[in-house]
Amino acid sequence: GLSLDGKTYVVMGVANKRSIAWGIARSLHNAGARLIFTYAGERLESSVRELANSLEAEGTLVLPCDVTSDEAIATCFTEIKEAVGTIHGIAHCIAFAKTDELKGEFVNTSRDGFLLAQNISSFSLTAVAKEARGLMAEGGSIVTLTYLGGERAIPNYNVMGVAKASLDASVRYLAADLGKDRIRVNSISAGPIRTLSAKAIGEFNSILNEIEERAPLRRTTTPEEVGDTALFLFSDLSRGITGENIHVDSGYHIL
Ligand code: 0WD
Repeated sequence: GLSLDGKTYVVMGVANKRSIAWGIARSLHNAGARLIFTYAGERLESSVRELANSLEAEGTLVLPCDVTSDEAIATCFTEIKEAVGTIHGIAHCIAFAKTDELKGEFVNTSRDGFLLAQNISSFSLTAVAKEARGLMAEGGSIVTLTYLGGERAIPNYNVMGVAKASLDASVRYLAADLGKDRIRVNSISAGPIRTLSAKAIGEFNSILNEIEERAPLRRTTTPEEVGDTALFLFSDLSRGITGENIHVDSGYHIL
């Protein structure tokens, strides 16, 4: 069923209360899961701790994990292993690109901007899966967040779209490797949601308007909707699904 009582999930990428990761955390918490939050830098520690505390749940952990560092990831998962032993899944909700490369023409992307976006937004999933594999002794579920801009050329999404295409391929290769360990790997392609990261994307408001006018459900996506689909992907109800991408976008992707 949908109860995650007795299960532990690592939620990576809460920046503030608007973060999609926070929507996922609330869905998991409401289903009875124990949560471990990771944050990128000291700048975010206090806001993540404050949000984690607001759940008033026992055993919640908050740990640093800058995914650009193999050492930081290894340390983070060693600490998680020492604290809880076994985990049952990971929500990877992390992405980054230079703001000036999220507008204008993709063809102007710089080499270091390209590699930075790939490093944080795509390779990090593989680096995390490698360290987390040994902690998912009872099997597990890894969920990452992607966007339609990885499947189609969407104005302004540019370098991040190419990073999402690489992330989507990583989901398939990781699913192929980790299935024998009973670890499933899937993505949710979320419709545009107004978050801190989304602010960086050029003309984001016009993208939201387009969804409200044209998407089959005629409304924008909420973090709660993404959270509940993540809950499904973490639960036993989705046990036959791996290497899959589920669009939670009011149906916009069919147009
Ligand atoms: O419209 C949207 N908001 C959509 C977002 C539509 C479809 C997909 N997504 C994806 C994003 O691409 C991302 O993968 O959802 C994921 C979560 O993004 P979000 O909830 O929109 O954005 P935000 O609340 O800003 O969280 C992203 C976080 C970072 O926040 P900051 O503001 O510090 O960039 O990613 C984390 C960080 O917490 N992050 C890192 N974590 C570890 N190590 C790193 C890093 N080096 N860099 C960024």
